[in-house]
Amino acid sequence: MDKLTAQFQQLVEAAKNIVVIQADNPDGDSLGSALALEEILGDLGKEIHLYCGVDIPDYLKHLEGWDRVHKEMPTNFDLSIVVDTSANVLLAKLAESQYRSWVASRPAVIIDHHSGVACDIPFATVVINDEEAVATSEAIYKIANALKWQINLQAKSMIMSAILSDSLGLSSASTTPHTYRVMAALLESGVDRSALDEARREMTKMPLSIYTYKAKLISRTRIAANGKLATVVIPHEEITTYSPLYNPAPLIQGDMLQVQGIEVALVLKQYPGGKVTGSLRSSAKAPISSAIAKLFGGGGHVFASGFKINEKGNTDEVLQTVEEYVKNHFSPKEETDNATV
Ligand SMILES: [Mn+2]
Repeated sequence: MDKLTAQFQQLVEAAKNIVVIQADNPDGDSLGSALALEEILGDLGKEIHLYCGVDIPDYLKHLEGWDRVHKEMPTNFDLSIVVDTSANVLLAKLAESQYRSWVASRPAVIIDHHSGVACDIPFATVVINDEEAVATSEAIYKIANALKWQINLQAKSMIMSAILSDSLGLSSASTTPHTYRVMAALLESGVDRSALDEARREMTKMPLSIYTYKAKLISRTRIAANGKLATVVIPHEEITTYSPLYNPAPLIQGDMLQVQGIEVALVLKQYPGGKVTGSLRSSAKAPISSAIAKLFGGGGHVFASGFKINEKGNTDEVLQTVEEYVKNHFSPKEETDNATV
C-alpha cells in the first residue's frame, strides 16, 4: 500500500463524521463516487454526509441516493473528502459559504484522476490523484481493495455507473485494461449493467421541446479552423429557458464530434455581466481540450474540459483564440524566432 493510501486510512479511522464534497459541476463520476464512499465508509461505521454546492442535475437522478446530497453541511464532521476535482475554482460555492472555514480547519482528502493537473485546493491535507484511473470511482475501488474495505453491492453499482459515465461506456481513450478488469470483477459480483444503462437512458430522455431546440443549435453551429472546430454560442435567455430541462452542451457536443473532420467541439454560454463559460470536447486526434481551457484559466481532461470567464467575456474573442489554437495544433506555424533551429 502506498503512503497516501495509508494516510487516508488513518484519517478515516480517526474520524466519526465525514463529509463527502462534490465540486460545482457534479457529474456521473462525482455523484457515483460520493454514493459509493457513503456505502463503503458507512459500512465501516462512519456517519457520512454528502455535500454539493449546487443542485444535482436532473440527468443524474437515475443514481439512487442523489437526493441525499445537500447544500448544507453538519457542524460536527471531522474529515472531508473531495471527489473528482483538484481545482479550487470548481469549489467556488464552498469558498463563498460559511462552510469553507469548517472544511479548512479539519483534515481534507482529495481523490481525483485528472492527469497533468496539480491540486490547488488550499485546504487539502492528502491528495490522491490516480492519473491512470478513467474515473474517480475506479480510484476509489482500488483504494478500498488495497485497504481491504468491504464494497457492498450498492457501492459496486455506483462505481460501475460512474466508470461508465466518465469512460463514455468504456469507449474513451483513457479507458485502460485495468478499467476492464474492474468492470469484470463488478459484473462477476452481481452488478446488473443492463439495469444501470436502462435507468440512465430513461432519465436522460429529452422532452420534445429540447429535440426541436437541438435543431436550432445544429443550424447555428459555426465551423472554423479549416473544418476542425465546431462551436455554438448559447445566449442567456436560452439557458434560462432550456437548461432546467436539459444541459445544452452535452445535447450537441457528441453530435458535433460525429461530423467528419470535426475534432474539437466548443459550446459557449453567455451570462449577464459578460460572464462566459466554455465546455470543450475533442477527439483522439486533438488531445488539446485542457490546453485550450487553460488559455482562459480553466482546466480538465485532454478530451473534456471547461472554463469560466467571470466578467467582460467576449465570445467573439474567445472563438478567435480557440480557432487559432486549433489551427495551430493541426498545422503548426513556422517558427521564425531564434529560439528554434
Ligand atoms: Mn471524473
